[in-house]
Amino acid sequence: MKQRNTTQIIRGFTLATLAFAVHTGFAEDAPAAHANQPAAAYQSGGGSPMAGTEMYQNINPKAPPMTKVEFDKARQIYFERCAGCHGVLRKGATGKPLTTNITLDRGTEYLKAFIKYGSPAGMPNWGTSGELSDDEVDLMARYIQQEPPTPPEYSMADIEKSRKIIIPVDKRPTKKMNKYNLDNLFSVTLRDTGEVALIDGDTKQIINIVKTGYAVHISRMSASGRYLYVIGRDAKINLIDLWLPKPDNVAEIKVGLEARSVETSKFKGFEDKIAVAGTYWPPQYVIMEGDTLKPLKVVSTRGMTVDNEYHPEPRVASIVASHYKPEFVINAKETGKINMVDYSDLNNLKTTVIDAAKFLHDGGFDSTGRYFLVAANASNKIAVVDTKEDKLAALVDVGKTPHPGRGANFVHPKYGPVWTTGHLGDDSIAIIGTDPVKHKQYAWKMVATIKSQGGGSLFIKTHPKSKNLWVDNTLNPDPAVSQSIAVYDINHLDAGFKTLPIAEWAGLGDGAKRVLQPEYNAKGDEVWFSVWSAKNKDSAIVVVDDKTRTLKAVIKDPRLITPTGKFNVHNTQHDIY
Ligand code: DHE
Repeated sequence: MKQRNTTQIIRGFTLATLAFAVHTGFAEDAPAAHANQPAAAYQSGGGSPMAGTEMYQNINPKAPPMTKVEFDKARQIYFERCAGCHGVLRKGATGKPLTTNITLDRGTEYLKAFIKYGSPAGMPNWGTSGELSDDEVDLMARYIQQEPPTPPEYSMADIEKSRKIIIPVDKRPTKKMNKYNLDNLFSVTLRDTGEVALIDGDTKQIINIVKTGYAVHISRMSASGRYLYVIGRDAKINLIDLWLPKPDNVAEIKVGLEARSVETSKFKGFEDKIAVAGTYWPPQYVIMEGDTLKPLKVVSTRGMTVDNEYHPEPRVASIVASHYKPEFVINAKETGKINMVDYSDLNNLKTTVIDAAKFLHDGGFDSTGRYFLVAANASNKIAVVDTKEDKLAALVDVGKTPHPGRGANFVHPKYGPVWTTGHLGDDSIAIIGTDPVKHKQYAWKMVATIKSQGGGSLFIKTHPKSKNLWVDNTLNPDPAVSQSIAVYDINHLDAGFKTLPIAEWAGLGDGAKRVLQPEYNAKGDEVWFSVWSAKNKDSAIVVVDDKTRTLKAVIKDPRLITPTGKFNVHNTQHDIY
């Protein structure tokens, strides 16, 4: 499998440096020694929560011997550092396959050199960067010649056993029991404490800090705006009832060993009824009752890729709920397939499988809510799905490693309605036409590309009421870039961007202070930014007045540790972005 070329220079930095930042949780400044880590390591993010999971040691007599203690240590390192790229079963993902038919052939000395010095094709220099000692390099070279241990499966019974009802449905309020303007509440990921902060968007006060899963990832709203679903990387889902006098957990469940996505039914007649979560391991998705999280159906994603090869561990990436049908749009990363899963009859489950491209990651709807646009990041493409017809509308070539978050929709003066994405791997912003009726000649084409501050962009955002387009560069290793935000006038994109010193406005001490994920308030007149430093440093949220582009408020609190994603109730509920 081809790896990304990491020697490419983007505005004075290598993609590799950027990857290291992600790999270590982004919030630390990358030391010079790590300057040639590969972009592929982005996929391993904060490491797999399965590093500590006990797994069976299947001794391969042809491989150099390992004691149980050595095997367990190597397995932990593998899951923390390597699994994100090479896959849990070592069949290859964004990194090359490391199955024993390959590794035994290469031998220990070759593998040691490869691990120590890395390769121009994208393997990090784990040894010379100081990340692994010579003994650890030797350990890993021997480990990858052993049969890969398989993490345990996680059955319906395991899932059900983990479920806790904190407040039963009949003991929950029948109407809203607080005075908060719930429409403007923000759920803020506190990544390294495994919590979310619920912040009142009107007063900017923290309403509650709610305990959630490990390295919590995203929040999603139920169709009615009452229930908030939060998923951790450890596949724990917390169901938060916003109607309680003080919004808090009412149920929780663990749907697997590792996960990133959760969503709830939005089709008319199914509001708040069904939830779904996708897991990285086991490769499957779990459909649940919306208000009790009772698991109803588990479906595996194992199967053939778009290239017609069997893949044993296609991780579930983004999931969205269709507005046109009782369906979830479930994106399988490694197969490059988009599953349109009909949740109206779970005993006779109907799924339309759409071939897109590899590796599917994150995405969002167009402004009408009919088309879903998702990054096939390793193919440098955006796949467009028509959720009304359940068909692939297009595969659009964009820049290197698109990373849209949910993307940004606006009306371009020339091209009409468009959706945009930034890129991890280059400094472009791709503008894609999304109106096949009145602007047919531009629909599903990259009609323009504009320059951003540099590579390393994660999120882009605007709002139907705004004239601004905000683009972060969270993973750019130049602090002047990663600590600021670029803002464009959507009517004059060619005029370029203005940068705002968001991290400086936060008035914090030292720290990485990476700026990420613009998120609008419900009215669309304020934009919130996270200023993200390491766990032992101060972080903050900076609120900017959208019209004047000036500082409006800084939210600081000792409990706001490593804030990253922010999810405004109204905008998340209605897919406004
Ligand atoms: Fe995310 C969305 C996976 C690292 C912040 N992230 C997503 C989605 C996926 C994903 C599949 C889409 C979910 C959906 O829409 O249903 N993220 C991954 C990874 O696999 C990766 C690369 C590595 C990892 O080990 O997790 C990774 N992500 C990160 C981070 O390190 C970020 C920057 C900080 C953090 O909190 O961990 C991060 N990811 C986010 C955010 C979203 C997200 C804020 C939702 C954006 C939105 O606006 O909807």
